[in-house]
Amino acid sequence: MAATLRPTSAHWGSYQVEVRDDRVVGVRANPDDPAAAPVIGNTPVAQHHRTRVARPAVRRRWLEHGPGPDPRRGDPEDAYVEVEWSTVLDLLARELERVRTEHGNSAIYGGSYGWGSAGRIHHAQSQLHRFLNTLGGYTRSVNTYSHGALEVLFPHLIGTPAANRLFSRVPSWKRIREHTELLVSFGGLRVSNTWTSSGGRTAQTAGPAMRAASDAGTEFVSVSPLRDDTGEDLKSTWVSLRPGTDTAVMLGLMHVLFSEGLADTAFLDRYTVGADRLRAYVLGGRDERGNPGGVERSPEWAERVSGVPAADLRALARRMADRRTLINVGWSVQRAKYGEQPLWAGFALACCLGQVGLPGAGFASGYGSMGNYGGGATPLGLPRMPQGNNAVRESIPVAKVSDLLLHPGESYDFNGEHRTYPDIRLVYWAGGNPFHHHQDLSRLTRAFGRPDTVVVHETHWTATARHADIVIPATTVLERDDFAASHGDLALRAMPRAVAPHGLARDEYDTYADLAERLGVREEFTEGRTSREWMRVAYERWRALLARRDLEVPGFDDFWERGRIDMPARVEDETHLGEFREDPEANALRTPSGRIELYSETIASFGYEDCPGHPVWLPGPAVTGPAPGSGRHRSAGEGDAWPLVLVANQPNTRLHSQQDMGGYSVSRKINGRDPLRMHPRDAEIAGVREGDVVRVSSPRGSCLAGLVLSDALRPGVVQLSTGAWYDPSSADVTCAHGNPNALTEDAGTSSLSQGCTGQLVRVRVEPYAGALPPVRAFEPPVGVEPVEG
Ligand SMILES: Nc1nc2c(c(=O)[nH]1)N[C@H]1C(S)=C(S)[C@@H](COP(=O)(O)OP(=O)(O)OC[C@H]3O[C@@H](n4cnc5c(=O)[nH]c(N)nc54)[C@H](O)[C@@H]3O)O[C@H]1N2
Ligand SMILES: Nc1nc2c(c(=O)[nH]1)N[C@H]1C(S)=C(S)[C@@H](COP(=O)(O)OP(=O)(O)OC[C@H]3O[C@@H](n4cnc5c(=O)[nH]c(N)nc54)[C@H](O)[C@@H]3O)O[C@H]1N2
Ligand SMILES: [Mo]
Repeated sequence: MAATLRPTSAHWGSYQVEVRDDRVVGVRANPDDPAAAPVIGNTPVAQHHRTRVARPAVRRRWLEHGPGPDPRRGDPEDAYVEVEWSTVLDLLARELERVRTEHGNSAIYGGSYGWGSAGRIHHAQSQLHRFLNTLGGYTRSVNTYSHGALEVLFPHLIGTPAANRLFSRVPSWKRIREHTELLVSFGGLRVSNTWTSSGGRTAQTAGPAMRAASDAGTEFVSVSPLRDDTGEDLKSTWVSLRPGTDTAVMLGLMHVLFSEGLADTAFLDRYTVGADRLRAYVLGGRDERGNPGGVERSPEWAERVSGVPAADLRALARRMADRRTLINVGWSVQRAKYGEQPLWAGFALACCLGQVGLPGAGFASGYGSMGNYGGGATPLGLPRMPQGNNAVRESIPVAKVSDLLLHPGESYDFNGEHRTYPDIRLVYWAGGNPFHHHQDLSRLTRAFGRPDTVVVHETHWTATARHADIVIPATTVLERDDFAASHGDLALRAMPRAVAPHGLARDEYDTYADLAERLGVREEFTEGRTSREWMRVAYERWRALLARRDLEVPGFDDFWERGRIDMPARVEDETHLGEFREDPEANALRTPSGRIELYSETIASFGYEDCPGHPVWLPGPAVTGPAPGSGRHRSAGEGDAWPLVLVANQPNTRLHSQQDMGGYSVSRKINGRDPLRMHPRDAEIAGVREGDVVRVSSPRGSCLAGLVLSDALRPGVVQLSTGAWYDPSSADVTCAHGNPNALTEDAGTSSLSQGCTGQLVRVRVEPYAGALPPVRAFEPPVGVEPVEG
């Protein structure tokens, strides 16, 4: 029988699945998406894999002993008992009720960070939040792993809404092609990262748009420890630097501008405050506290710190001052200790050039990080599932999850506040994989041992599901009706169900509706509607909003039948801070000064040593080695216990940990482990060879990885992308499969933002002696009967 083609959408794009006998047997790119991502090739195996959660399951020890802290949560030998839907719903409803009445709703941690799947209605996190809100709320998380420092810092520098517009109203690739002569990107421009847009994208436009800009004459400078962070087909120059030293490079560039009279003082005077203090710091008149007698941040100084030749920095600064220049700071650069500094310094550098607010110039953060960044904006929004209101005020910055669970009642600093962690009794996670995404996974396992109960909704038996007491099987996007689009997308697309649910998997909406029934709030949760009816309502509400702006889209049935409608009201001609530049009095920024704050009195008043009042050079552990107290650290004469800096960037074989068992992802593994890239020179020193399984260790833990040699890396730097399913089944290493978060340190960027710092960690790479432990990440846990296909 011939396969039928069904349309689908994922965060990694829109494509078609080939279905035969109710099975996904292949994928096909859409004809109008010539640059479709190869990661779509993961879907057929992942959809029917034996790690799919096929039935509700309860951890045996929880079932036998009842709720309570249990250090054995996550033990690879722990057994699960598969149960009926009615049994699990009764158990879960009773436990939610117990926690709520005994400890209050703030004892439920429902932050549930994670990407889940595309689809505007069945978005896992929105569904969970709506459900918990109808129950009286939950402790939530704020901000992201992606750009936690950016989200807290920029409201201080340019106020809101200008800070929000940094994500949407930046020069489009089209504007860059037309106006930008030089694009300097700290953190490169990885085309493989642009395969991803939150909510999916009709076609992959970023890669082709970069190439078009390059062909039209835009020059690219890629500042990065990896040469191949920028596509070979771009006219680009690689500036190789030591990881974690971008701020030093930026200060060195500013030094050239200030000392050679190239800084635009008219711009600085009119539009910014604090340029004088920054200038004194850069030229060495003042230290980071504003006291006389600092270090001169000259290009020679920057060379000593970053490894970038001073002459190159001088030449680059002059070129930037001489032409229409756009500065991009990739999100990776701020996902490290003191991640606020390269953002602030990069923005200050753009201000010194005086081009902020001009078409195709100024500052941005996100090109090469996400596919829809620079791909247009949809200011009128998209159809959405309403989440209701959270009656609980408690929240944490998202990457503080281990601290939250380990240290109830303890205090911490965040953005000028002194906060206290609430006492969490129940953790509820749907649509995320903290045992992929969080740092120092051994510590996270200890943290997950603390609450009374952990609930996870999952499509697959991830490491997070294996730390849960109650595991609820969720349908995948291929098993339910939905529609998809991301911010700035080209079209809204129907994604009709392609195959029947795997095993007993159900749509989460229906699970919550049944739980709500048991808790007496079914009507509040559903408002009398099925999920299919919510699709129509969300769409029609959006349609009505558009109609008020005289924009017409077809009715829901018509849309569903067509399968796709062009996105109304897309804009691609934005200039960030353009209005402010035109009239800084009438369009004053919502900052204390009304201007750009190169020095922030507010931030200075917090008194944080790790984030003072203007951008400064602070060397993080990637530069200095791990701090004392975090295992062995460097001391004179001892040699370096952790001589290499590991870059834990985004994988180019999948999205995070999703579909890691898929065909494309597995095809890149070496002896079943994720690939670690290393410069041949470093491999020789370490005594390891291409194709070896090697042991990577840090003060926090160890993992195995398969060795790939490449001269695209700066010597001294190794790269192991995130997303290999965490596999703690070997007694010999923390992770047998190659998850870099077995190695990373669980520390915030600074007291200001407390953002994720997972990008960089100092490590050692050695040959692995002894018998190789098997990879067991893709086996379902003890007691679970896999259902194939
Ligand atoms: N060391 C290091 N760590 C990092 C980073 C780094 O640079 N370095 N980057 C960080 C960043 S930026 C991010 S965004 C995070 C990403 O971390 P996550 O977003 O947590 O990673 P995903 O693998 O996308 O997890 C999504 C989970 O949702 C499940 N899922 C999919 N669809 C559904 C559904 O419909 N319902 C339910 N219930 N589940 C579903 C998938 O099976 C998967 O397990 O990782 C962070 N971690
Ligand atoms: N295929 C694919 N695409 C994705 C994702 C995925 O999992 N898979 N995840 C998506 C998500 S959620 C996010 S938030 C974005 C993240 O987007 P980014 O944060 O931009 O992506 P990364 O791949 O983590 O890092 C990009 C590059 O930064 C460089 N880099 C690392 N440290 C430094 C440094 O100190 N200085 C400089 N100059 N460069 C450095 C590294 O060489 C790395 O390859 O990607 C998105 N895109
Ligand atoms: Mo992210």
